[in-house]
Amino acid sequence: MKVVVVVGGVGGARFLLGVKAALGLPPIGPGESPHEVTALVNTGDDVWMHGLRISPDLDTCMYTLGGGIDTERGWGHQGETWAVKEELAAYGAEPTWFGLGDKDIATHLIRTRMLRAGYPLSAVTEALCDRWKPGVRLLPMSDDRVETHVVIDDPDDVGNRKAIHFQEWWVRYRSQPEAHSIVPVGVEEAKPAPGVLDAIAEADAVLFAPSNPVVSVGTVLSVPGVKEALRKTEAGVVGVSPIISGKPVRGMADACLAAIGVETSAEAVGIHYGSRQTSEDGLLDGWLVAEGETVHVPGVAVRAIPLLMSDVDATAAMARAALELAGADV
Ligand code: GDP
Ligand code: FO1
Ligand code: CA
Repeated sequence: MKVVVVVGGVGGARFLLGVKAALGLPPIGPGESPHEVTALVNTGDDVWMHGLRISPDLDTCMYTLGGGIDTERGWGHQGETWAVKEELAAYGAEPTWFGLGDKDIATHLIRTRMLRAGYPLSAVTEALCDRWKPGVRLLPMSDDRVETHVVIDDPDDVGNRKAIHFQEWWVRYRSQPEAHSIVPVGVEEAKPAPGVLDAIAEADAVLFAPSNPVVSVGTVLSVPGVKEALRKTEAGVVGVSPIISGKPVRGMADACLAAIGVETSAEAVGIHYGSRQTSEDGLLDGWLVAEGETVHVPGVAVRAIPLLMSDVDATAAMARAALELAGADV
């Protein structure tokens, strides 16, 4: 069976562990299986820092599935050291609010060197995955540069607005300044990375991980051609809600949803993705929400089950339910 999963960082990576387990694959590392998982990964969080190209969601997926993630933090290496960060700070080198770990920097050095040599991000990712062996195909949504920016009130110029990089809004300001809009800069000209549209067309099931609906799943969906491919595929398309009891389980998805005028509820996010059957631009056949919630999304089969990814078994049960709802039981 071919399963495609649209993912961001931490929520996406943890969900992929469950998808692998549901398909009989070892959650961490490679394994023999008749099944194939392709992750379409958000790259709108990507950023240049200190001359290095950082791809947080790709790296979070790669390290998590390859067994190298810091599980507490959810991003970066386990057993990380911070000598370079301290040295940069001693020079007063900005930005000081974004921490690159010593081990993590090796990944960014290789990525940057390969990009500078002309390799596309998809080829760079494949090369990095030769080491980490995540056991799924990690495809960046696009090889083209797309960087999410957030429009806020300019604190230094009252009455005016300015756009800052998503990382600055998320990490430096913890999403505190109200986001007037969230824009994936460059996406109109971006092409899906090689393999993205084919993976959707050939899938037996397409799942939206419980990733941020705006800056993770939403950014992948904004790449020209992706929505059309999702509407056309013969596979069932099923989403998993990242919102439980009207709150994100982790992170500041509520601040992102507010920026696009969507309420922070499983129902509102399901309606935002929309029905593939009954609406012109909807994408879902099924929507998984948390046990105990009564949710109605017109034209979409809604199922309520436990949705906390507390361990791999619990996450595998979510993935099995999603596959079943997509008509592709294992
Ligand atoms: P990021 O790129 O690191 O921010 O991660 P993602 O976009 O992939 O996922 C972030 C989303 O995962 C957040 O909005 C959380 O609400 C959601 N999330 C995290 N843990 C869980 C969980 O256990 N269950 C569910 N349903 N959602 C979760
Ligand atoms: N998140 C933080 O909160 N602080 C950091 O200093 C930080 C550094 C960092 C470096 C590499 C990387 O891959 C991720 C990093 N993250 C950091 C996480 C990440 O920026 C965000 O949580 C996301 O992009 C949102 O998905
Ligand atoms: Ca992200």
